[in-house]
This record gives sequence, C-alpha cells and structure tokens, in this order.
Amino acid sequence: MTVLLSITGYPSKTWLDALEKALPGRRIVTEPTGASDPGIDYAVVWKQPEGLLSTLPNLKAIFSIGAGVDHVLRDKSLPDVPIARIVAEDLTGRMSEYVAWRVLDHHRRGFAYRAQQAAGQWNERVQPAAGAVTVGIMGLGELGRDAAEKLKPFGFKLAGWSRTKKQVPGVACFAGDEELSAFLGTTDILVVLLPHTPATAGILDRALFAKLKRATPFGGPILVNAGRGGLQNEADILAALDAGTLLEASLDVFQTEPLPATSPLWHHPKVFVTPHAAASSDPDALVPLIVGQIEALERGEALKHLVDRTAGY
Ligand code: NDP
Ligand code: OXD
Repeated sequence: MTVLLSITGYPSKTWLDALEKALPGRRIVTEPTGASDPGIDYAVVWKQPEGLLSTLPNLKAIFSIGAGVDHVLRDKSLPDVPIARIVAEDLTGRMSEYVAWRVLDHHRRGFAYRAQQAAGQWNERVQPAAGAVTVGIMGLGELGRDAAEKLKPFGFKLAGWSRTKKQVPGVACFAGDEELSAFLGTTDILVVLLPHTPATAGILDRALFAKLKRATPFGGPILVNAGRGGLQNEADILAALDAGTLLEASLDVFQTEPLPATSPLWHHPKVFVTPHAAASSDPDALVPLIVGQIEALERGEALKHLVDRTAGY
C-alpha cells in the first residue's frame, strides 16, 4: 500500500514524519513516480497541484488534512473516489478557543482599551453584560456547534444559521436564504464558520453587513471570520468599517493568502489579523485519524466524514 502526501503552501515535513511513524513499513511518497503512477492507493492532501490526482489510476480515496475541502475541490479533474475531511476533537477545540478569544476580546472592548493604552488614557468603557449580547454563528456544523457550546457558559445569547434546519439547545436556529435576514437582524457579533462553496462564495458583502443589527450594545455589529477568505469581500469590509456599518472585525482568513503586504487590512485600527491560524492541523493529532480511516477502508468498512461534492463541503 502506498500513500501520496501532497501538500503545498504549508510545511509538509512534519506530516511526512507522522505518516511514516504511523504506517511503518508502508511506502509514503511526496510525488508520483512517472506521469501515471499505478502504485498509489491513497492521497493525503492540502492544495494538491491541479490535475495531479487524475493521473493515479488506482487511487482509492483522498484525505484532506483540514476540515475544509475547497482546496481539494478546486481541482476540476479530480478522480471519482471518496473524499474525506478532518473532524477531530483537537482541531475543533482549537477553533472554539479562537472563537471564544475573539468574541471575548471584542465583547470586553479590547480594541478600545489597546488604543487607550497606547495613548496613556484611563477611561472605563461601558461594558454590556454577556446576556445582553447575541453571538450569531454562520455555519452550525462540527465547528459552529462546538463554538456555541463553549460560548454558552459566559451567558451570551446564541443564534446560528445553516443550510438545513438544526436543533441546538440554547441556540436560536435559522436556516436557508429565507431566514438569513432574520438571523442577521438578531446578531451583535457575527462569527463565520462556513465552508467556501459555490453557494457561500462572497456572501460576506456590503448587503449582508447592512442587515446586521444596528443598535448593538457596542454601537455597531462586529465580524469574526475564520471560515474562508473566499466568503468575504474585503473592499466591502473596509468600506463598512469606515462607514460604521461594521464596528470591528477579526479576520483569520483572506481572499489572497498570505495577506498581501499592500492590503489596508494589515493596518486598519478596527481590524485584528491572524494568519489562517485559528485551528491549525496538527499532524500528531490528525495523522492517527487519517490512518484509522485508511485501515477501516482496507478492512472493507465505510469511510467517515465524507464530502458531498455537489454541495462542496
Ligand atoms: P461542517 O461541514 O461540519 O459545517 C458546515 C456548516 O456550514 C453546516 O452547518 C452547513 O449547513 C453550513 N453551510 C454550508 N453551506 C451553507 C449554505 N449555503 N447556507 C447556509 N449554511 C451553509 O464544517 P466544519 O464546521 O467542520 O468547518 C467549517 C469550515 O471552517 C471549513 O469548511 C473551513 O472552511 C473552515 N475552517 C477554518 C479553519 C481555520 O483555521 N481558519 C480551520 C478549520 C476549518 P448544514 O448543517 O445544513 O449542512
Ligand atoms: C482547515 C483549515 O480547513 O485549517 O482545516 O483551514
């Protein structure tokens, strides 16, 4: 059995080491041998070169090393084999830490206090109670539901939006295009944990920001996007921040990554930038899960966490 590891834009050595450790005696390669390598059974990928996987006649499955699969599906010549993504306590926990961190920083007026500290100002800001604030989560999947659970103990009001209707205790659940405006109208802090699909591309735009609750306890709505950069229109975010349609934003993902040095987002006083680091994929935690999936498939069992290619996630 041979596994192809194809990772671009991301250090791959730690993944290679972890795969070799977890699959002793098996062949792990980082590129096919020849144009049409018949020996490769499985591909473990992040942004694999387009067309690469279609050259492998005996490929049985593709494994994304992340929760998202837009980086896999952008290759329009993918072979017709199952694609599985990561669903893991480790990755989910990291994302919920990021969400709690950003929501609490905005809620506790981190932007205002950092600016005041820089100016040497002692000035207590109005601090709304958590119970007076609604955190609206776009995407009530593995990550969105866990983030909601982790925010609950602080006492925030919670809302969530998904494609199909969900029942999550303590979360006001909205679904579909028809309920998007109602969801946005209840939201003070918008947390985005959607996948990037044809249906969600560019969804975070001027029109959407205008539907967020205006009279929030902070004086305007706040955006936190850790989903994908392709969800957001960055010119619209900047215009909304400058017009006050958005008060502040925390962005972990960008239309172009790394974020170009010329982007005004880097230096905007109302923007907090992290380098697509909200929930890193840790090979030590995730390789055992991928190897477990390969072993299950070899025993004739079904793969878990399969991707619906038509829906795009
Ligand atoms: P899931 O597939 O478990 O959840 C996706 C959620 O989005 C579901 O609730 C789904 O609805 C909803 N959704 C999808 N399309 C639409 C739509 N058109 N309209 C409304 N809702 C929609 O994914 P995860 O929670 O595991 O991950 C979410 C995303 O987070 C990933 O795809 C990835 O892009 C991003 N991510 C970012 C990381 C980072 O470090 N910044 C790390 C890991 C992930 P339904 O429930 O009805 O299917
Ligand atoms: C992922 C990511 O999809 O890290 O897991 O972005």
